[in-house]
Amino acid sequence: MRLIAVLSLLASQAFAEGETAGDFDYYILSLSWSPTFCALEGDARGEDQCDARHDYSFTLHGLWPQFESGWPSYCRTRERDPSRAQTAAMSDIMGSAGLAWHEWKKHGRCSGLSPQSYFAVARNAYEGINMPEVFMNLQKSVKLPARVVEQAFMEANPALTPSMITITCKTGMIQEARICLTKDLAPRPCGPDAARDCRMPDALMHGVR
Ligand code: U2P
Repeated sequence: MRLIAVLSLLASQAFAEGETAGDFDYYILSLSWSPTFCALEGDARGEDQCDARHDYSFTLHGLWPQFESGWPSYCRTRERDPSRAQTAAMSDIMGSAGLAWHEWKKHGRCSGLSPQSYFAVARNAYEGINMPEVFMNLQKSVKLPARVVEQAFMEANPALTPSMITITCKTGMIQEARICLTKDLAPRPCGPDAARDCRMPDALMHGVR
């Protein structure tokens, strides 16, 4: 192969890595049940989020740009990466600056927004959802059907219907509530591939601490 052909092949491969920023259909707001994260990974890693002085309940895992089918990741963007101060400022709702940085790289760069705007939109999306009171104050571990968690979110947020929210489980525990939102942050039905409904009748939900 001639040198020029090799160079253009290498260039096309390098640019084929990530999708184009800003080209997506809707968002998934992913809310993590922090006690499950701590039980499965965070405690072992000594994450500050899991320290006894905190009582995180549903934290912001991420705001993920989605296609009607599938999702973009690690997009090419002209936007600069966030400063340390910008990622640190998200730890009050995300649990750590490290997660904010990871979510920016994997998902935020696909939003087409600057870090400042992306984190502001993510915070608005998070604050736009009423967290079910019963879980915010959960003192003891409980076992419950995952659909009860979904029901609690729908009761606290009357605009939500079952097609707009999915509850995930991991290793027998309630892991996340994922809520589908338009680009303007209005609840909307999830794409078919986004439905990951946990069907467990007795999923473990550790209490907040
Ligand atoms: O489900 C495992 C991880 O895949 C990423 N994910 C999942 C579903 C979806 O619709 N979009 C998406 O990005 C998440 O990766 P993370 O942001 O945690 O690296 C999810 O945790």
